[in-house]
Amino acid sequence: MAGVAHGFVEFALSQEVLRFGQFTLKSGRTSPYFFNAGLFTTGEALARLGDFYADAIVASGVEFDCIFGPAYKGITLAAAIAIALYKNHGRSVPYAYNRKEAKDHGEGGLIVGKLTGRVLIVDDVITAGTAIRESMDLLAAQRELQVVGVAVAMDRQEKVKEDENVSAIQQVERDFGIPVMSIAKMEDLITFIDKKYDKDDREALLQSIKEYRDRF
Ligand code: OMP
Repeated sequence: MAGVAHGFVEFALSQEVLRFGQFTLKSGRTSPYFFNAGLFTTGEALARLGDFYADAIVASGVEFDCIFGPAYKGITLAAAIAIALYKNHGRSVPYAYNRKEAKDHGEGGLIVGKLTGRVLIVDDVITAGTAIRESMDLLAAQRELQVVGVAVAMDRQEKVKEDENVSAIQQVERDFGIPVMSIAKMEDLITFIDKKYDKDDREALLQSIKEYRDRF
């Protein structure tokens, strides 16, 4: 699926969602690239993003009854994906998201929308897996739900700790016994740069990303 992954990398770069430079991550690591899903800021970009996710989810073959997007970025993702699943794949599935603060009036509760049966979590990026584990805990507290998978845009293919030999995503898959699907991985970013960039722009960039990959 390198074609789709490269198409997605190209799209993310065109939206400046994916950038190169020096970025401090939630984990404290200094990364030579950053994927900021909050920068898909137009209707067109959000629609295309939803299409990419929906195609990856359907291609995975995972069966689910609803999708859950953790606040905040997962909220728009879940909505965009639910629309794309309906428009492109003829599947009308309920979606839900959480509030970060509990509400004591009106509809109340921490969950907004409909959660039912087999839940697919949709999120932006997995680095060390902290955010996704929080979502798993949140959903585990809800009765009669079963998380059956996770879909993210970008798998950074990093380890939780430097001395481990499995990635954070592989650990999530192993700990919870569920698949984690992604539209693009860090390896796709490397092959994209290798293929599409001029030699002069390419070498230093590739070197910084590969050094980062080898460490984390
Ligand atoms: P983990 O919780 O370590 O898996 O990191 C995932 C979260 O980090 C995402 O939900 C984002 O809040 C943030 N993040 C990005 O959005 N893009 C990146 O490229 C890297 C990170 C990050 O801080 O690791």
